[in-house]
Amino acid sequence: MAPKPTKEDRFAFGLWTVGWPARDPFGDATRPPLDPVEAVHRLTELGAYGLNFHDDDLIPFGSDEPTREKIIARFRDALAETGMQVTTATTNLFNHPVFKDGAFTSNDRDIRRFALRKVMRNLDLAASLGAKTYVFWGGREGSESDAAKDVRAALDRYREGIDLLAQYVIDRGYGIRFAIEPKPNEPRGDILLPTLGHALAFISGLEHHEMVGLNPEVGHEQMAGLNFAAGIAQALWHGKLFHIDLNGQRGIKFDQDLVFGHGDLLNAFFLVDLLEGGASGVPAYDGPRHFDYKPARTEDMEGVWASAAANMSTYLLLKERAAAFRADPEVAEALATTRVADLNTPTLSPGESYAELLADRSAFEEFDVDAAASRGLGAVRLNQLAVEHLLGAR
Ligand code: GLT
Ligand code: MN
Ligand code: MN
Repeated sequence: MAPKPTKEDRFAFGLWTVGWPARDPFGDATRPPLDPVEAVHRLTELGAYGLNFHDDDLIPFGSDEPTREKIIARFRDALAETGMQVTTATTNLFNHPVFKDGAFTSNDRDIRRFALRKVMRNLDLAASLGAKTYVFWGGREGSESDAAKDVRAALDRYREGIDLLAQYVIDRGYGIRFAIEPKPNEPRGDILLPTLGHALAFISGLEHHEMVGLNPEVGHEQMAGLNFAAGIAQALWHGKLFHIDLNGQRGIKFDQDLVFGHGDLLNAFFLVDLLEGGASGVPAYDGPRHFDYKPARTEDMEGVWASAAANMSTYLLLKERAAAFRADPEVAEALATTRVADLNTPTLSPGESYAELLADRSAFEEFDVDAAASRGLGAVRLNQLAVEHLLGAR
């Protein structure tokens, strides 16, 4: 039986996920538009606690002020009625043709200024709804032609934009942190800040770098052939995992946005193990477990809600399986054989410097290189134990 999610599990969804009418580059929508208020109610019933939205998911682009106010009031009522939290918000800087060459990094200065104003306007709304994280996915910040974009100038403008918006949030006292979401390509041929590593390097050069972190998405790193769980471990190491987009992806191809676990399931297992704290049992990340997936185009509305539920139950099943893996004495023994915990011991002893290391004949002159080289790691056995737990064989 799949476990039932509760608000304590902190599952969240983007409004645009269940609300995707399934229009793709080759075909029309297969589903009717979804009223955001209905999404709030249905997601609450399914056990989610949090929501994320783009300005335009809620308020159609170009709405006049009275219409905007009416939509927001109705949305607030639904939140109050259900207790659903707006954990996160973001700006649509990719759909309208005006953003075809980017927003913060468009070659057109007027468009860059318009983009900043669009973000500031939605930051005001996000803060008033209680959002604590604001996501920046720069899907149109990029190019198809190396001649058409000066990447160094684009990064200057990207930094200028984020610096300005961070200052705005600080001055207004919104208490919001920024989370940059990397992606290698699609819709642009090449997108700026293509992986979480690129984004981390970019963040370190920002004026308010302490309030800017990452929103990595499973599929986006996997589109670049990267190990997502390992990337998340590095993001945690830097203290920069501010948010996460969970979904599934099968290899290096277009962005599939499958249900969480419907891609690389073993990596998803190790990801949940990592997020939930592994052996320590103390979660390494305490933010929303946020799903950014697209219900497949083949599904009707019933299938949409089934797929939303599938994300959450898959996460909970993986959490259960990871806990069983950690509690298994055979796993503990295999981990000891592999000497995983030994990596926590500093390579030099307390107070030791390179002078003592140079004087230590056992470290070099008398070191038995052949004996050390011949020792097996036992990593495959560990992996197989994980697979057996994942398959419910243990
Ligand atoms: C868009 C994208 C997602 C981002 C969203 C935030 S929008 O759907 O594919 O990965 O997280 O802007
Ligand atoms: Mn995606
Ligand atoms: Mn995403």
